[in-house]
Amino acid sequence: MVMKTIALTVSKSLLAALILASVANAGEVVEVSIEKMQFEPQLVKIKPGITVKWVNNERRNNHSVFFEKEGYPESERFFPGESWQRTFDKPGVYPYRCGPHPEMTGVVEVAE
Ligand SMILES: [Cu+2]
Repeated sequence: MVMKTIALTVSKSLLAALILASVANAGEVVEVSIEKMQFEPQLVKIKPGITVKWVNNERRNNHSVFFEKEGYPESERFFPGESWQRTFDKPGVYPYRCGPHPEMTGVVEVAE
């Protein structure tokens, strides 16, 4: 019981750290790393005017960023060492996925 509580506390604070690390102010660039077939962090919270830059840190896989639900055109496939970016001006919740790997998902939350 005690162990369970501790584990829960640790994972909550880890989650908080991941989210906090991704908060930024207008004009800044927030990086999302792509590694081990995941977007890291998976959730970024930003203010309007911020640019999110996805960096492919894989050894060989190429990926894309695709805001499918929004109908925003899929990015080019980008290879290890390459990146793609988008600036978010309007508040909203922007879920996305990788084009070739639909199981890779992430969310950009834009709020004042
Ligand atoms: Cu991918």
